[in-house]
Amino acid sequence: MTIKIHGDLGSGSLRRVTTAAKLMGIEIERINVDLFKGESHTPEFLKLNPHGLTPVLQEGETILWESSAINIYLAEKANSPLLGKTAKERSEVLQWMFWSGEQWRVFFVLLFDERVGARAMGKPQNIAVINLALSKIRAAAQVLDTHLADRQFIVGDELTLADIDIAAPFSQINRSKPPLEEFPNLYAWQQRLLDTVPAWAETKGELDGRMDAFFSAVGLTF
Ligand SMILES: N[C@@H](CCC(=O)N[C@@H](CS)C(=O)NCC(=O)O)C(=O)O
Repeated sequence: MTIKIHGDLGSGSLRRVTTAAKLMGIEIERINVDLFKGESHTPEFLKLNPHGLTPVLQEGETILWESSAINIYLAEKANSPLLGKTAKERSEVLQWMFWSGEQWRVFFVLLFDERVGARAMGKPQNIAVINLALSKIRAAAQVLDTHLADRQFIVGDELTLADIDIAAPFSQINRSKPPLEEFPNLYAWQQRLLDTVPAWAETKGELDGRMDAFFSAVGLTF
């Protein structure tokens, strides 16, 4: 049965899923949802995800949202080592994926909304929100930087879904400019992923292409 993934190429969340699918050799049909046109809030789309968020997986009767849940679904289907090679690794992969959702990516979303979204909509940036996001990002990045001091990957000795989830916020750094260069081990790790995981580099190209085209069309540079 065809696996459809609804999403916008400019989305870091979609990128997590398209990267994982490529890595696992899972064929997907990507259905475009133009987020700049609000297409995730149409009555039809809200039947797929009432939160109006992408990506969404659709396979027959199965509908699934949340990129991490989608990636776990795909990895279980493919029996992929991206979920960890042992029970211990799997628990650690899940630990980092849950942490990433609750304590990491959320603050990059706040930063993006203020530094990029607000500007695109001609609204003032909320400096208090930006400062909160920066302080949370710095605190978490410090822990990641220490964790990555003597490791190539977040868990074990190979790429896992934890790397994909934690590296995802780097997708928008050219635009929202978080202070990640202050953390050399973390920065080197994400650069290594780009250099050694072709699927990660390919999806970055797709994302940047989409974002650059949109912002140059509306005359915004970052
Ligand atoms: N926690 C969700 C985040 C989903 C999300 O925030 N998606 C954004 C794009 S990256 C979206 O669809 N935004 C549309 C909107 O807010 O209208 C996941 O991991 O999939």
